Amino acid sequence: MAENKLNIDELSIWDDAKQMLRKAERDGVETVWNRLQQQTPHCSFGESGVCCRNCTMGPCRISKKAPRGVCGADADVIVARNFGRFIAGGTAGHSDHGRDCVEALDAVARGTTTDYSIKDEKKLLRIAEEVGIRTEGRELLAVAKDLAAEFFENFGSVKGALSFIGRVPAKRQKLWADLGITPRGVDREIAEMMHRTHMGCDNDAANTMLHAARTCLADGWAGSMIATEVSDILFGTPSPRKAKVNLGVLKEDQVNILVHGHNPIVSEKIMEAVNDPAMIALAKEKGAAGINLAGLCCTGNELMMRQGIPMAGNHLMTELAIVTGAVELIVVDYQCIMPSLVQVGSCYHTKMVTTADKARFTGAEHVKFEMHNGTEQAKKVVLMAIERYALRDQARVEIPHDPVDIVTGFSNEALLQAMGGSLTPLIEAIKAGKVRGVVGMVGCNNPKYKHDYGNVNLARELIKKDILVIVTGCVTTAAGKAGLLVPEAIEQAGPGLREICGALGIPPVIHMGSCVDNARILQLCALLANELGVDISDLPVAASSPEWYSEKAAAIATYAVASGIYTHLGHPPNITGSKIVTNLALAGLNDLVGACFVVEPDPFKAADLIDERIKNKRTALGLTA
Ligand code: XCC
Ligand code: SF4
Repeated sequence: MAENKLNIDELSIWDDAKQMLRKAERDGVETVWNRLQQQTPHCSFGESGVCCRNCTMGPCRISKKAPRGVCGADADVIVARNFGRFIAGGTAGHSDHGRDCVEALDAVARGTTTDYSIKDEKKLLRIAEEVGIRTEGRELLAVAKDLAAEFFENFGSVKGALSFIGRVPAKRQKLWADLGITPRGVDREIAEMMHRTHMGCDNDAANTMLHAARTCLADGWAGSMIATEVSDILFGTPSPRKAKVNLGVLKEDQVNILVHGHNPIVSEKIMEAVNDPAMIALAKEKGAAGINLAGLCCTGNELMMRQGIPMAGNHLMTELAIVTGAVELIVVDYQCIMPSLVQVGSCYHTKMVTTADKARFTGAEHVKFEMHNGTEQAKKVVLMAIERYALRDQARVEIPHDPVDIVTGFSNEALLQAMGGSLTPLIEAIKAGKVRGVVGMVGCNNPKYKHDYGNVNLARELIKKDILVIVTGCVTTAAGKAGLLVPEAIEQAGPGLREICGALGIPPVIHMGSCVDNARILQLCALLANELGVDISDLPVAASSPEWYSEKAAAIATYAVASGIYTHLGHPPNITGSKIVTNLALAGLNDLVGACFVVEPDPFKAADLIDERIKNKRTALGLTA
């Protein structure tokens, strides 16, 4: 590696990360931070969104000297088209995950798999009733089959309306209809976005951005929402439980397996195989004390929420987990899995296993998971891990110590239960100003920013201001490591939040799941709005993604704003090359959908901006600021 040495202390706020970065340096392992250095400075055309590669008359890049591409598209059009395709990618990711869940539900209903089953029968019936499927006196599996069929229709546009449109407050539904952005079907909006952004179609930046909003709404209120609800039906609705977090969850004397990716359809099966007594006996035969399963990123969140499996780390910890030298095998499904994991693994004895045909990695072993063979394939994977244990070089093992305790498992169902069955205590607390507002903190890490600095500091600042924080995705691990996901963290909260969370026995920062589970936060906002008889944009709520990186995060942020939720980002998407698009995002959207984006890299300033918004919304509702 020819590049400059990294200044490790500046890269992450965590000791476990820094310890592993030093080890990576000693072991000659290249990480995401080394590669970022090689890629810096980034191309400024790409960064500001004014590079177009949509046809072979180009590629074109817009500058003062050349204000239009070969076809005549200007910076505004190009930026809007690029952003449109960006969020279409994110919507496709969440929603294809959702479709995979529906396929599992359908396979269970048709009896073509015995590897999966209905774990939450009550939820199946409740959701079926909600979307208009008759349940009385019917076989469970017949209802499941109808529900799967109903959900499949959300992907095309057979019905022209989403199953969960009824969850959206009436005022918001009207606003979307008036703007022409009511989503019709997930695949349809994505396909239309690809169509619109072909050369010679939608050449009006604002119009393209409206369709971007519609596409993302299909993600939030259909693709992601279906993924969440069906996962609960198949694997159980999460309820509060304890878990542990950071690299210290890896075990020196056990076979360590990491699950990484997003869909519980694979990771749940791996967990079952890990708990199989025959597998544990075999591991012991090979000299290990047992088999230890830990999660990374969102599939880690899914398993932690439902099963209490420990969380090894978030996005920027995925390479570093392997650098411990203690991981026998990492098994992945899709999304957010750095291709570099194959190379990092090959520096140790770590085997990488892929499971989905749509996410194969050169150099990894492919064990294809299908609906009918999950159990069998999971056992194969766990066997491979056990066999790798003998190859581990204990002299190269270094596991950071002391994992941190957390409480996880706050589905909306669980939150309601914690409040005695209704939202009233939360609403009363909001009215009384004890809980001044609610902020959903979501999303990723990005090596351009000090790892988890924004995530942790913003969460801390918000709870000090009596703002309840809900976390999902990779922010979860950050908040957990900072000790914010336990009831004792109320000591760090403002007096009102301390009183309310103390009385309910819940932490001031609540873990609500993975990135698709942001749909739970949407639903919670809708419930609050409906209860108060207002629109979502009237609520003292906000969203934030301080360290986001992915197309999916941009889709989430966009559906949040289009749903009426003011949304903070630590850095802008690649749109700054267009005044029209940037002004729309930072202000114009307020007039259209009652919410907009705000960009602020400093978490302390961001907390003040969010606080200001919450104050305004409280005052408008006639509450004390
Ligand atoms: Fe990926 Fe979902 Fe971001 Fe983490 S938070 S880096 S998208 S794993 Ni959703
Ligand atoms: Fe250039 Fe227009 Fe082709 Fe884009 S679509 S590459 S701006 S000619």
